[in-house]
Amino acid sequence: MEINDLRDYLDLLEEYEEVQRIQMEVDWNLEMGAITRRCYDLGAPAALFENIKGYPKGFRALGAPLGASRKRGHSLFARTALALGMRPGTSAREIMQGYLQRKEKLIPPILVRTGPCKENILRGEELDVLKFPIPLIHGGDGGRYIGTWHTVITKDPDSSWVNWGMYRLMVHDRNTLGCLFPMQQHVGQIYQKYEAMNKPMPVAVAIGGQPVIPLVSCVQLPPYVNEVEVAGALQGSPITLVKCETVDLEVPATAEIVLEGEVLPHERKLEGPFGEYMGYEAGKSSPKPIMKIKAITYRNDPILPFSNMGMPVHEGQTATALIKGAEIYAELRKLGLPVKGVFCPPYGVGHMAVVSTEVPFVNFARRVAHAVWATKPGLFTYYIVVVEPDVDPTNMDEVVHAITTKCHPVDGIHKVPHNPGFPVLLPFLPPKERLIGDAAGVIFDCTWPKDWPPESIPAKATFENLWPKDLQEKVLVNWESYGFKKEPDT
Ligand SMILES: Cc1cc2nc3c(=O)[nH]c(=O)nc-3n(C[C@H](O)[C@H](O)[C@H](O)COP(=O)(O)O)c2cc1C
Ligand SMILES: [Mn+2]
Repeated sequence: MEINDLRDYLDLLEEYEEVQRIQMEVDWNLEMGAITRRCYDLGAPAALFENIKGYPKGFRALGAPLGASRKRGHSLFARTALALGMRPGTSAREIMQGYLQRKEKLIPPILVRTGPCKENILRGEELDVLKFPIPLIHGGDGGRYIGTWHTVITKDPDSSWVNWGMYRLMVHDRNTLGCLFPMQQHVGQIYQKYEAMNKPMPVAVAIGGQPVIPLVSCVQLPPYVNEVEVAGALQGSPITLVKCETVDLEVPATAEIVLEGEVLPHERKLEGPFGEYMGYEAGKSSPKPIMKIKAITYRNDPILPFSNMGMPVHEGQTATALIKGAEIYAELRKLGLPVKGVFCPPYGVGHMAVVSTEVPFVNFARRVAHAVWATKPGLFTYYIVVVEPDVDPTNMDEVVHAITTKCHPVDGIHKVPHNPGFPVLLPFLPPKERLIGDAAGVIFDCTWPKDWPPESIPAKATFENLWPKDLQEKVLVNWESYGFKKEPDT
């Protein structure tokens, strides 16, 4: 089935029981947020709110669009798999492989004259983002967040690079939003250039559209990559774009809601706090850039998708961490490193990368870890666990076993002070360092030291290693004859 917009994706979710329609009246004020949080906690379906207090019928919101699934037969990442047109049972490893395969052939977008996102156009006095049922998500949030599963589109003033990224957007008033645009991120780097010229930065925010769009917006692709071409590659067909009304930018034709405007240079307003991806109501409110809205366009009966960051497992892990692992893997392979797999475990909130690699020479784990930190997708990883190819990095049981048996508690752990980190939000940093993202890194070397004599390295006591091949085969062949079931009960 071709997925041309968020609505097609919802049909697909419905087919696989990965969305719950909620017709009972719910409140945008914390209730939708609380329901969505329970969805992540239980692995329940995404929540489609169809009847929102104070809003006309047809104005809907979708919580946990790529939330974790615990449905029998589905993988934890079922909704990410479905967004990519894969089976809901697709494992993390298969999704990562499929993602990288499709990405090999980028597909540029096509420009069309008009599209559903132009069904309604607001300007001037009519501008009011609160026309949409924007949730106050967590208790303690500094405001209602319209941008939590969306795309911020900006253009590099020095090249043809158009960056698509997901950066939270808080409502200040009907036509003003607060933006978290760290300098470490592409949008922050582009905004710095506009500020240096003392010019406003044109910006378009697209909400809704094909599910690959938010997916490519929240994964850390290298600079000068036009994320729209990656979205096309993932979808297997070009993304259709339409021109904005008031800025020289293009947006997905099937977006549910589009906000056009500019981010003013050198102006700041208090933004935050917000329940965040690492599982905490992180940071205090702090002065941040503002976006002035010049036009709003939207589809009839618009659907506002939103993510509810907080404790795992939410979109920050099902989408970001999963694809981040694939991206790090691809970058390490480009360097010619003999890496076999990379995974960012969901409860590591993207802060941990497990890398399995062959070990050609002494201190190789350090080389691998520093290579991870040098990549764009590895920028906000702090815990690098290096294991050998016999360990499946997507299997946390095997990873913990490798740490506790092969990583020397003192000599196998290498601390790296002052690594760059995400500003404002990092819970483990003291207040001063937290504000600027002066972080640190640590390497857990779970590989056998190359200089040890081979006889000092114990054989792993597994079925495959310690019994003769012919006996292994006999046991496998006779398994059901012994009276066992083929697969253990789950
Ligand atoms: C729901 C959600 C919200 C996010 N909010 C922010 C944010 O406010 N600021 C930010 O810098 N990154 C945020 N991120 C992470 C970025 O989207 C991600 O690092 C992405 O790679 C940024 O795009 P870029 O690489 O083109 O800069 C968020 C991710 C998700 C999944
Ligand atoms: Mn980018």
